[in-house]
Amino acid sequence: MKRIVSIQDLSCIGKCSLGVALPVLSAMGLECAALPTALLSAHTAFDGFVCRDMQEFFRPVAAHWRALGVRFDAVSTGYLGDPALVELVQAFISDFASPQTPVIVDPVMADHGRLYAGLSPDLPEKMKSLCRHADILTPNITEACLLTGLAYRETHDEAFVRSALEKLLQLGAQTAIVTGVHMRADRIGVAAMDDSGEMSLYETAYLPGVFYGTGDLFASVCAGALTLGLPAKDAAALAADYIYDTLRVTAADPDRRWYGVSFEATLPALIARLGRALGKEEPQ
Ligand code: PXL
Repeated sequence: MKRIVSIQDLSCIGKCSLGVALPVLSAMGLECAALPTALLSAHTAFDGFVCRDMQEFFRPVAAHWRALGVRFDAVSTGYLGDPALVELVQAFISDFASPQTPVIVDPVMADHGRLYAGLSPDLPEKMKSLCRHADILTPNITEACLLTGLAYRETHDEAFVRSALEKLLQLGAQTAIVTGVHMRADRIGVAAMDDSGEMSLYETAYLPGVFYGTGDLFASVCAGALTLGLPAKDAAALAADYIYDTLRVTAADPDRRWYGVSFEATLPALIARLGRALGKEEPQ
């Protein structure tokens, strides 16, 4: 069984970050090690959340894992919370990832044109240096703008998306996948580019609303699929379909939570789709 490490916060309530990476990656058939960057009572959209930075914990954990000889088949990073963590994560990648190990960087910082509550305005600049280590970089549109200097827009055209992808690759990422691309009123999509310079776009129907945690879900599915050997474009399409299924079920859920989506309900469909993408027989 392949082993991936997920480096991001644990929001104790909120269905985001490690709270979705662990169940999703486990369901995909991967062993998922967790390295929490921060511990929050609830994610930062909740009023009055309390947060404990876990930086002091980071080095001793890495040292213990090194002493144990633990190896990872992939490294995935998300919400870091503090610019100082970027350097720790870079050192971790240098220690634990060989040139063949996929490194998936989700530069979690912002959405809908704004940084998440409590984050330092220095974080985007610092995050750029982490992008250099990324085999796959998965910003949403807001994060892509913060990383590239493009002005934030709610709707997009091909030239804008192409320019964002090219600038993200200039930061040193091997493949960039931008989520939340909104080129047509009734569609939402993900756009990807690698060093071939070719842009691909995968769209699903647009469901209006604010849905927390979907970027983390997208990145988790992408990371899992890449670790299992799917090409980046197929991993992005698998993740986009899962998000669409999940939003449809969430929107129809009378018991839905405002702070997160009903991702648990759609895991079986994700696993069936993953099996097909990997060319595996479905269980009878
Ligand atoms: O879903 C992104 C995310 C991750 N971690 C924390 C957050 C958010 C978004 O609000 O607050 C702590």
